[in-house]
Amino acid sequence: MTDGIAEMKVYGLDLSYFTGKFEAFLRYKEIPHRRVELSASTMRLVARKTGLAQMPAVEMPDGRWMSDSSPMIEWLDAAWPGPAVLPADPVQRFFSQLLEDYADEWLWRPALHYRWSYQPDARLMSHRIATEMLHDVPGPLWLRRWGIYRRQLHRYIHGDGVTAATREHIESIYSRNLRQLDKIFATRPYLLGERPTLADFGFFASMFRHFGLDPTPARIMRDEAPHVYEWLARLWNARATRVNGPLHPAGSIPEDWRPILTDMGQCYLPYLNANALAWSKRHKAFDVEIEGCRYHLPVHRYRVWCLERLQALYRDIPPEAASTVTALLAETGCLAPLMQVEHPASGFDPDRRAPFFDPARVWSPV
Ligand SMILES: N[C@@H](CCC(=O)N[C@@H](CS)C(=O)NCC(=O)O)C(=O)O
Repeated sequence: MTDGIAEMKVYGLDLSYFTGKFEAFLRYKEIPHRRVELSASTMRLVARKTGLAQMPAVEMPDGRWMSDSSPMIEWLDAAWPGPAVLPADPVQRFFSQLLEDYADEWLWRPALHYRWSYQPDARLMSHRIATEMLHDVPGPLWLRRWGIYRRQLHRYIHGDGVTAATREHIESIYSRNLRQLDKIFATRPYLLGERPTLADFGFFASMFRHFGLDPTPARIMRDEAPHVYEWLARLWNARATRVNGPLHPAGSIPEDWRPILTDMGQCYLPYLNANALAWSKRHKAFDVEIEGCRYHLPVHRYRVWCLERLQALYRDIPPEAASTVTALLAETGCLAPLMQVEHPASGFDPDRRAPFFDPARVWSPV
């Protein structure tokens, strides 16, 4: 099994949220790989081979391609020897997957907001993307910079609910996560104990390649959450052969995970529900109120799948762990919003091939 994995090519960028998450996992597991810097033309190759124009993507030595960091990590974690990042204990496994999904998806908007709404950050990153990724696109540098800046503003700021009315709430998502994580990393090196697990890699995505890198949020992190700043370097440098200590006692999760779960029940899960309901009505956009803040947001089909997957993970919990998980979900206000939408049907990965998608059938027809 490991022979087929060795020396895979990882297509991504040094400034990409999900590439950073995936690289940290590969480094920790000590899985040999070669990073290929994406260009405009290799992005087209990735889209042809996986059906998804996104990074990271993996080309295996046997010619197969993979995409989507969560299923890639799950597959590689099981296939590669050494300590698994997915906890073996079913209670911890479920909550780790929940936190990974929350961190992946709910911190995306604040991360993109800080990168593209603040001028010093936008100037730096538009320069980097124009020179690093778009080096094979014809035209002067200023035009490539302007083009990428306009695109990101259109997609991720004006097109993703970032307005004068929502800005403060979006920034509060970053600051409260920083506060919660800083408290945790003041007491132990990783979220679940003495070695990294899936939830660490989930939070690493936004924290490493956006919040810890872009000038405006990085300054906030250094000033307000130095333990988080320290954890970034610790995780980046962690290797399974050296960092392999014990986890929190099986059958339970750390008490200090609860505030994160409570936030999830108040913000992220209601958002996922509103998104899934809008999708079921074939709407392109929807309005939702989160903690008194009114958002107008585009429907995100992949996040319908996130809800579908989280519900399936909950249903698959083995009986001996189910009552503990259910009680914890209920106490943190997550149970009702997790199960509120019956049958979210995203149509993503209809043949259940993730992370080895058939490019022609990543999505079932609407
Ligand atoms: N669910 C995917 C998301 C991947 C993703 O959205 N990657 C971003 C960069 S971090 C991307 O490729 N965006 C393409 C774009 O902005 O057009 C994963 O976990 O890998």
